[in-house]
Amino acid sequence: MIFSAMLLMTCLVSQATQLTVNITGFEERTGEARLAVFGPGDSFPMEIDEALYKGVMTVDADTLVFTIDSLAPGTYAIYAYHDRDMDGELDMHWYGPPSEKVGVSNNATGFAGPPGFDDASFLLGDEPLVLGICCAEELSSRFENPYRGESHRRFQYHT
Ligand SMILES: [Ca+2]
Repeated sequence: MIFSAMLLMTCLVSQATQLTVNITGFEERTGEARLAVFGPGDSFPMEIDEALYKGVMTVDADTLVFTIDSLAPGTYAIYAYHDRDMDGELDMHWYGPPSEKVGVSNNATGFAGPPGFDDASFLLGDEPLVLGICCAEELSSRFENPYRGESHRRFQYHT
């Protein structure tokens, strides 16, 4: 049983497919970009702690490239934002939507709430995949926060 589990883990690691994510849409080169990759069973995009992968990069270029080598083939969705004040949180307006720019895979947009996993999901197969995500103002304004009042705790980002 233990041997089988070890064999399974070895297979999972060896089957990882490289995922490259290009993040754009930064108004200025300041702060950090934070990115989280979710699987189908995770609470996308609200519960950062459930993300399978979390990354952070300094915003020092118009395009930031995250290269992820730890994901097995499968269906995923990505949520990213421009953490301008580098406090590890997605800052919110008092009336709901984020005050920092947000981007989601497929550049999906929500309606009176964040986009769902199905709208944002993509398939990572056996071949390396390159995706682009724009942290768009339009998305931010529609990214209503369903957890108003506890947004900072929900969106707190631990690295
Ligand atoms: Ca912030």
